[in-house]
Formats: sequence, structure tokens, C-alpha cells
Amino acid sequence: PTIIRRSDYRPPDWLVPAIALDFDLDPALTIVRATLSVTRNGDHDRPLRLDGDGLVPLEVKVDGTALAADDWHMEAGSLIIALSGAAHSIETLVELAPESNSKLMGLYASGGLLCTQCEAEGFRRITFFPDRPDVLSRYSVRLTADKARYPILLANGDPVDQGVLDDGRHWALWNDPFPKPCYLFALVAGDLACNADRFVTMSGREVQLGIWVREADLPRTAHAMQALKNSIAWDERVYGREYDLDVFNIVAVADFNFGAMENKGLNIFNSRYILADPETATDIDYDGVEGVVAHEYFHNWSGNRVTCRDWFQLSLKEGFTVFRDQNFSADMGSHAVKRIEDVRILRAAQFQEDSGPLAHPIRPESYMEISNFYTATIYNKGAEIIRMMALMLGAERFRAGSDLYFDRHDGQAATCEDFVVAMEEGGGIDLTQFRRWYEQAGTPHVRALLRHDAATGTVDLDLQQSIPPTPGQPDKQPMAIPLRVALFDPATGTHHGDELLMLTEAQQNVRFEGFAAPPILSINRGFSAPVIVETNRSQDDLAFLSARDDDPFARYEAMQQLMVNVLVGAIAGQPVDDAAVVAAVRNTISDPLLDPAFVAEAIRLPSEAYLGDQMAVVDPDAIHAARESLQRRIGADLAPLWRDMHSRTKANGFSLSPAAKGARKLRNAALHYLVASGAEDGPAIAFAQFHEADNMTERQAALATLANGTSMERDAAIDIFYNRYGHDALTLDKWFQTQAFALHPDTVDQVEELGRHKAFTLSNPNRVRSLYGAFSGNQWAFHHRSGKGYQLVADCIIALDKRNPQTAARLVPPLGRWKRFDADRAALMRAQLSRILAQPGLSKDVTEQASKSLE
Ligand code: B3K
Ligand code: ZN
Repeated sequence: PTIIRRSDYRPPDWLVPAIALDFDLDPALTIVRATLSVTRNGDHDRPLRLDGDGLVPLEVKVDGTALAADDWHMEAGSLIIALSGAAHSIETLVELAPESNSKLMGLYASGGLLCTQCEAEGFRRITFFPDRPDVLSRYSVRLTADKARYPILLANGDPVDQGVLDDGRHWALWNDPFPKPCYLFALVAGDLACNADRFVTMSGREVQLGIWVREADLPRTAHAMQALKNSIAWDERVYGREYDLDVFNIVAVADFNFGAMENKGLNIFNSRYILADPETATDIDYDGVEGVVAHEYFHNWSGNRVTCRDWFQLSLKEGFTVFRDQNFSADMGSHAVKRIEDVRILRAAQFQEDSGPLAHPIRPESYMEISNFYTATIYNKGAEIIRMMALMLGAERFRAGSDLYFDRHDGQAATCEDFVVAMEEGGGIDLTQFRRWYEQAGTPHVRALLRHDAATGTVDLDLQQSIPPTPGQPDKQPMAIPLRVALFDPATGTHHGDELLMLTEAQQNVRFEGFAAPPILSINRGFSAPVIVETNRSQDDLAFLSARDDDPFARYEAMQQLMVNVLVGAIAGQPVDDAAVVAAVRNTISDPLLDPAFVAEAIRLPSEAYLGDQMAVVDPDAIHAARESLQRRIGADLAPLWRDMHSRTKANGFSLSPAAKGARKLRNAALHYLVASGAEDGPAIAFAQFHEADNMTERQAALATLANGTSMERDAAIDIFYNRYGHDALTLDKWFQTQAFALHPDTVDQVEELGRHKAFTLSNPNRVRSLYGAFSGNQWAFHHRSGKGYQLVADCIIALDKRNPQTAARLVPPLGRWKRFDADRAALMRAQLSRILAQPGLSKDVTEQASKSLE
């Protein structure tokens, strides 16, 4: 397959200022007539090239006249038309079969609906068009369909007109006044019910809000609607950005490759990020709905009004928008807990990516298939890069930079460089060295060693940075790394102020004066930079910080590091003193001033995968054993406290208040340790919680806790859950996911069985992810020494690739981490990657991921 390079960018030869689309919709045969006004861009004689993927031109007209056969030809699916003159009207006609579109890109059918997904390159599966984000057009869209089957017809922009035809069909006309790239095009036709509301914007305009779902799902849309209204208000308040159309519609669909899509005025969502009620959604699901609704809404400015010049600039919209949604969610709930959650995700997904064969900078240099670059690096590391700029600038100057960015580039297709320049000019900062974050892949390592000289009262902080080699980048330049630092006086428990240090050299020394006694270092407070910090802090220092640090992230981090040190020692077979961990946990759960949600985060043991990241060669069995043993120890030593906490946090009635959510989080943590302690009545207590819960947060946690064990209650709970929720797709996903994620010796066999279960299907991406995606994130089970886990995932990739390459390719990366494992496992993983690559007709998507993973 061809490699696309960032350096190859050329402006488009032809522009398309306007397009009229006419859809005659039918699942088996949809007719699409497109009329494009095209204008020559610059002085050249190159033909008009309209991208197409699987399309057959049934008619091609230029300025109303059918073209002679030698005036156009096809080239690799694209339509090439020789044109003289500067401006023309081009008309094409194609036929589509949405019901047989299993890739879920372009126009497809999902549960009786017809809907579209165009980002990144799906529009070329709908009609011939220059499918690149720097071609912006005004759209007018006419939809015609059977009225009984598709009573609701939606597209981007504002509704203009509608009517009924004699033959039982009806039509609707939509007009989007804002020029947009074709990846933001959308339509939906179906039998949908609407949760309708309104929002009056900062300038007093009324916007009609609609969340469209199947009638039966209407009661599950209230949270999404509230999140939408909160998001609109937040973007006005925090960024001064107002919504711009008269309507804003959201549609939930069951089959979706991704989380959601920010199509202008018509967001299309994976239903798991819209539907929520206490019976079926966990608190994490509720937060997911709020965060994704906000994310897609925020794209209206960071993505739609200002879009990307080319797909190498993807992080321009995604990193910035993730940063925006993270801050929104923090404002809606707890800043401390949100930061901890976001860093956990970053470490679990992005740090792993950055240290493996698929590592790439947030602005990549090349790709085979752009769908493979919707990664944790582009999204989550991209957000961290924006966060560092915001930290260095401070709120006011960051806002000045973002104002300049939005005002200067409104209506344009911009680059990451444009954003950086706007921050420099608007915020007044020099980001020359900081730009390396856009260029260099790999997670920087920072060594921070504190030296104290009692005679002079000086403290030296010796900082060192290094960035490991990544594919194509053997040598790295030092980055500009903002580190928030404080030095604690152990005697008083206070520090002398929080300072922002800029680490810009490979080695740097910072001196502090006036310390009679050696202070304790609190560093990378708030996780100010996405780096791995190594320090010379003792277990006593960490225990101190875990109890006293006034930065909640640093406090959490100290606790985690305390646990990591004990576990890494145990894994290496060294006798370790785990009493410090037990004491720190006891101390944390007994501190009445702490937010319960924070406590639940802080007392959680690092995941098996995170522990693997701390080792030169990952030993999944040793990691599992050590972690289980520490968990049992904490459970048993503090058993009365867990029992007390578990009963104390039992709520009387359901609420989504922060206090109620915090109580549930703590209750589930208590249950977890109680069962881990090995107490005889543990499974019965878990089963009682499973049975009595009036919400999915407690029920699923109880199920997950039971699923890790081998009690009789385990099988009963799994059966009951299936019988109770088997009819509801999103909840059934949890049933698959919980079993695939179970830390149980037979998980690998159970996943094999679940793959043959009658409720399992490859046609729904959520179902695939809930089984195989969850399983490959279960380090102990997936890396079963037999290699069976690798084989199961590879089988799934091979089968799925034939129908949905995009979702298949997302399952490849766990197999590519073979360098991190022992020789036997590495060979088994490589064998599966080779087997995948040997499949005839393999997609570009999977080819790229699997071939890079073998290198
Ligand atoms: N912009 C979409 C991406 C969907 C494309 C996947 N190939 C989702 C989001 O980030 O909002
Ligand atoms: Zn996005």
C-alpha cells in the first residue's frame, strides 16, 4: 500500500464552494445525485480528480451536458475529468446498497436506521468528491425516503423545507450555511423519537436541541441532554464560543466504529455514549456520556469552524478538544479525581503506545491508513501538550491565545503550527523548543535527584531527561518540560511554595536555599508534564507525601509509587515490607477530610499492566501473584475497616450527586478488598450487593468482584445477569466485558466459549470490543503462556477484517508488544502477527498495524 507523507502536502487543484446532494434513500438501493460547483485553484492545467471508493459513475455531466467517454476516466476508484476554464458545474449519479455496507463507513444501515460516518475518508464511499479536509463547501441536501419506514429525515445545518409525495414517500431539504469539509457531512433517516429541548445562547438566540433515539430509549436520554446544555453554556463561559445554527441534533445508533462523530449540527453517537439510566449504566458510563457529548459539542469550534488542513493535523482538533472536554468534566465534578482518571488512561493506553512499535508523534510524518491514527497519542497525549501550554501561559494568556486562534482561523483549514503561533502571539510566549512535542515520539524519562547540604542549607535538584528511541527516530533532542515542584519540610508538613520549573536541557540543576533539614520532593504535581519521573525518594518520603501532599494528584501518585515499589520488589522475589502500604491505606481511608471518590482512587492498587510497564521483561504470572498477595494482605489486615466502610456507604435511594457517586466508588472498593481478604463470607456479601443493588454501578462491581473468584456465587451471578439483561445490547456488552476482564485462571477458555455464544456477533463493534478488546487488556489472561489468548485475538482480527477492517485493526496493537515479553511469548505473538499478514486480501488497515508491529 502507498505511504502518505506530511511533507507531500499540496493545496487542492480544484475547490468546491458549493454542493447540492439529492438522496433517494433505500437500504437495498440508494441513488445519490451530486451537483458540485468546482473552481480551479491557481494557475495549472491539471484535471479534476474526485475521490471515490467502490463507486460506479452511472452518469457524469459537466455544465448540464453528459460527458463523452474520453473526457473522463477512472483511476484507482477515483473519477478524473479533463476540464478547461476556471469554473464548472459537475453532476454525478451513483447507486449505493447501505444494508450491505459492513464497514460502517459511508452510508450504512443500523437497526432499521440509515446513517452515515464520513471521517476520515468515508464520504468517497457516498459520492465522488475531493475527499480532503481542506476543501470546504456549502451543502444543500435533499433526502427522499419511504415515510412509514423513515418518518424522520435529518442532515447537517438547518431544515429548510419538507413535503409528502404521492407514492408513500416524503422528502426534506436541509441547508448548512457554514462551509465545511466533507468529513463533517451527515444524514440520518429512520423511525426516531426526540427528546426536545432548547438553549438560549449568550447573544439571545434560541437553539432547538434534539436527541433522537428509538422510542423505547427516550427515558434514557435525560443525562445526555443535561450534558449538552451544560457544554453549550461552558463553552460560552470558558472560551467565549457561541453555537451558530438554529438546531443541534444528536442521533444514537447501535453500530458504530468509534465513540461519536461531530458532524456539523448533526452529531451521530454510538448509543453507549447517549443512553443512561441507573438500572443499566454505571457511574463511569454516566461520566462517559457527559464527556463525549461535551467533546463532540466542543468540536463545533475546535474542529468544525476551524478544521484541519490535512489528516496529519488531526491532533489540532482532537488533542485540543480532549483538553477542553477534560476541563469541562473536571468543572462538572472533581478536578482531582478527573485528573487522576485521565492520567491513568494516558499511562495505560498512550505510554504503552509510545514505547512500542506503533509509537508516533502527535503530528505524524506518514501513514498508510489514516483510520489507524485515531490513537491515544493523537488524542490523549495531544491533550497533554495543550495542557502544558495552558500551564505555562496561565488561564488569561491561554484564553488570549485561543481567542486569537479561533478568530484568525474561523472558516479555515488550519495546522498545528497555526495553533502554536496563535499561542505565541496571543499569549506572549516563545514556543520554539516546545514544538518538539509535536515532532518527537516517545515518553520522556526525567530523573530527579535531591541533594541536601546541611552545612550551607542548600538543596540541589539534579534533573536529567532522556527520550527513548522510537521507530524512525533513534536520536532525540531535549524537550521543554514544565515541572511543578514543591519541597516539603517533614517537621512541619508544609512546603515553601509550588514552583514551575522548566526543564529544557538534557541535564539541569536547580538550587534552593534555606533548608536546615533535608526536604521531601513533590514533583510533577498535577501531572504537569506527560513524562515518567524517577526519583531517589525513600518509602518513608512517599508515605509522608501520601498523607500530607496538598496537591491531590501528587498525593495519589506517592501512594501509587509506594505500592509499585513494594510490588516490583515482590515480583523480583525480594522480601518486601508491605506494612508501609497497609499503613498508608489505613491512613487514607481514615482521613475524614478526604473526598470519598479520591480515597477510592488512592487506595486502588496499580493495574497488572502498569506493573508490567515497570519491568524490563514483563512476567504476567509473577505480577499477578504479587498483586493478589498484596491485595489479600491489605484486605485481611484492614478487614474490620472494609466491613464498616461497606455497610456505612450503603445508600438509601439512588442519586447522581457527587456525594452519592463517591459513596458508591468507596463501597465498591471496600467490597473488593473484603472479598480479596479471603473472608469466608466475602462472596456472599458480594452476591448480596449484586442482588440488592438499585443501580448498575454496584451491581456490575459486585459481578466483577465475583468473576475474579471461583465461588459458587460467581456462576449464579453471571447467569442471573444474563437472564436479566440479555435483551439490552449495551448491558449485555457488560456481561461479555466483565468475564473477559476477569482475573480468573480460566478466562482464556471462557473467552473462547463466549466467542461462540449465540449473543456474540462480529457485526456490532461494541460487542467485539467488549469481548476481545477487554480480553486483550487483561494482561494475565491474554498472555497465558499457552499462547491461546494470542490465537483467539488473531482469529477475531482475521474474521473481522473481511467485514470491518477499521475495528479489526484496533485489535492488533496488543499483539505488537512482543518485545516486552519473554522469548517464548514473543515468538507466539509474532507467529500470530505473521499468520494475520499471510491472509489473502488483508485490508490496508490491518496490514499497516500488523506489519509495523512485527518490526
Ligand atoms: N472525530 C471523530 C473520529 C471518528 C473517526 C474514526 N475513524 C470522533 C471524535 O474524536 O470526536
Ligand atoms: Zn474528537
